[in-house]
Amino acid sequence: MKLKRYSGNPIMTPLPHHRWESHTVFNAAVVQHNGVFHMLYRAQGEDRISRLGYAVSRDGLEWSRLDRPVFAPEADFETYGVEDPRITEMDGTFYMCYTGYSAQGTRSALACSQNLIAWQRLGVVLPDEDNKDHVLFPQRIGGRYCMFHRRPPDIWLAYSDDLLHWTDHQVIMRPRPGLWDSVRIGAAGPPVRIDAGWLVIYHGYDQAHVYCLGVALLDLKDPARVLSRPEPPILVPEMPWEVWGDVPRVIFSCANLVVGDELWVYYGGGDRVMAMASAPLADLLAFLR
Ligand code: BMA
Repeated sequence: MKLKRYSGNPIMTPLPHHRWESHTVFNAAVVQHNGVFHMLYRAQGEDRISRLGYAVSRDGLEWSRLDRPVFAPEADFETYGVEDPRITEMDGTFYMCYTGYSAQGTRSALACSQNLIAWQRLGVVLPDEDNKDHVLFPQRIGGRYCMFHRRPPDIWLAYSDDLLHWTDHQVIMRPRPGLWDSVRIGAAGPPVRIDAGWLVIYHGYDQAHVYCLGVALLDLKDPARVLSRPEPPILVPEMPWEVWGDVPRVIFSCANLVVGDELWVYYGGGDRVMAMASAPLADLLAFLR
């Protein structure tokens, strides 16, 4: 089972005449709301500082962008950039998990918005540690908020009553020796609730530093229970813009959403362009079984 690349890839490339996004556009969050697709994408210009741009689309494939970033470094923990947004909608609010990068290191931070354009910072949610790849589940579990995060090299799970203070930290998936995900792993977009469990897309890399995507299925009531994690990856760098980018041989995703009866996975290719690949949910489920 492999994801099928959209034939029009890449769906977004840097814009030379926009200074803030002239170098890279990658690792985007995508949500569907009121029948429209919204994207927040990571962009770098000449200064190599990551900012987040906004784009909108009717079909999720052709995008119209705003001229200016909607989210740029302001806080002391993000002076080098705001990176890798992952958006989860809950109770009518959009929550964005993002990485704040500065001389302090990488911090897992949270912001919220009602309209996806004006964002309010809620701050660092895992203070005093190098962390990233955090993403909120779209529903409370056992009455509490639930989030993945990444303490290298593993994917962790944590719970919270208020989204700001996180407890009950536990490792749920580790790298697997000898496989494509043998060195480090991290969650992609928000987990997707299906009847069989939580469908999770994640990235991993090996000694050769090749970033690929894999899939797993977690228990609905206790997502620390991994029900299935097939050995093969579901997307491997192959296209020229995945193999030769700003960083070579990278497929990195922050968004996976159900569109009709398919899962659409948005991903950055080579840390330089945005692309999309998809699979019928039924095929993913058969693969997980
Ligand atoms: C990770 C993150 C991602 C990036 C990936 C591959 O550590 O910084 O933003 O896509 O490396 O370079």
